[in-house]
Amino acid sequence: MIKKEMVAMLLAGGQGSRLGVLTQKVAKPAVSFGGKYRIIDFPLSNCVNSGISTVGVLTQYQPLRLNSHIGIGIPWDLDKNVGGVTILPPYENSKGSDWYTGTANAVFQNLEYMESYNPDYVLILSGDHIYKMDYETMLGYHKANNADVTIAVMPVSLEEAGRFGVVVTDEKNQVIEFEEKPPQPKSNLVSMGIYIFSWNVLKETLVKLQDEPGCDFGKHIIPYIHENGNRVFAYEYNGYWKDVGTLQSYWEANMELIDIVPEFNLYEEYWKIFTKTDIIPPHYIASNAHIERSIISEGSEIYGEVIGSIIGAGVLIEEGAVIRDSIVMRDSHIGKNTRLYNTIVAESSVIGSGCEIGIGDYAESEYDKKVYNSELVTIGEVSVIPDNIRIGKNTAIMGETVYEDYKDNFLPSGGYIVKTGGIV
Ligand code: ADQ
Ligand code: ADP
Repeated sequence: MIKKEMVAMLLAGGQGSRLGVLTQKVAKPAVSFGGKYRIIDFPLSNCVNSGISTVGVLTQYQPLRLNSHIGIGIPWDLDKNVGGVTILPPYENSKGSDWYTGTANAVFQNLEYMESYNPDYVLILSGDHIYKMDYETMLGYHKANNADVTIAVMPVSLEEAGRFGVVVTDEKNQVIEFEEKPPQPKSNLVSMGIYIFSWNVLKETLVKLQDEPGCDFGKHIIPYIHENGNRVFAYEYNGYWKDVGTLQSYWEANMELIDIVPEFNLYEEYWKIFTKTDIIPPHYIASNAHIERSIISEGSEIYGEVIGSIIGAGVLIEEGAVIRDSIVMRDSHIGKNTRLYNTIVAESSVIGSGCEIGIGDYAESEYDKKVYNSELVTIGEVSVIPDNIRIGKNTAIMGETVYEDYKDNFLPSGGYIVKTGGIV
């Protein structure tokens, strides 16, 4: 058996319901980000850049796209004979089969996977954060403190702190108090949901709490370990970190990529972000096109105007179209003279000509008002919007339900819609 000093367990099975129609058909870690990436590329690239070559990806909710994106891990150099990336969906064992009921329960159900590498440490990661972190440095810190658990933490505003696990530390950064999402936070130092455990402590605790319903790291494991006198340390991180859990934060994190001096830089040589890319041609900018402050991914064809926006791979933007402060994900088409403001268009959608989207309040969302209160319009993937449609702010669209009968139409690009949701 080959020993691995540290194995990473990447939690990628949560529903991410606050992203609304963006996660109706795909798991949050598989949602497109920054034009050519998917959210999970960030923690996966961090693993590779930190020298971690054994990563278990725990999937559950809508795993299809995640599976096909990760494949056998080639883009991250994680296709290994021993270790590499392994997708870990819930499975049946002699005691029957269970869905993962919580984050720690998911890891508990994969004890054997971890054990097979005889690790000294286990790194627990979330699949839905945008950041760059060297986990190797964090491990050095864990060892130097002789810690049982090290939690990566960062300061946020006190108003925001209640959305996270809140940590109070002493002068040596030892955690003296931990509260998961407290109504009255006692500090502004919060857990990033990134933990290094010494393996024996993790294993013992997971086994002990195995009957805890919905066993969760923040709610159960960390408080239990802390209350039982273990050494829990906080590792303070001060770089860029974004939990892209809500539509607003997802949109902001994308927009931050195109700031003049981006806080989060995709172009750094020494910390590359790897992703699976298809073999497609370069992007093409036509003579009447106008582009400012935008990311344009490969295979796109731009005939219109794109300002302050993120354009995914294989997107077609027709003449006279204006895309402002928006995100258009891969393989979508935007028709002639259509205006798109503050809008997120998910993958493989077709927006007709002469549409006005995200301007004014023309429509009321039939969806959860709490989720769609961000002044954005969100168009779910494979939606088809007919010509001359006007859609106002705070609206969500899911193609199949809204425009069921729109079919047998030629697209300006020569494409042909055979049925809602499918383009040939
Ligand atoms: P939350 O933000 O509530 O709190 P959580 O819902 O526990 O995070 O999800 C963490 C990760 O696990 C996500 O990537 C999610 O997709 C995945 N996940 C959730 N349920 C899963 C399941 N059943 N199977 C597999 N994967 C699953 C946590 C901590 C806080 C901390 C924040 C930081 O509890 O203390 O402050 O993360 O964002
Ligand atoms: P998830 O992590 O799956 O996105 P949570 O468990 O964090 O969902 O939140 C559960 C529900 O709480 C969501 O479905 C959403 O309706 C609501 N919610 C939580 N925070 C917000 C928010 N900032 N804006 C809108 N809705 C929210």
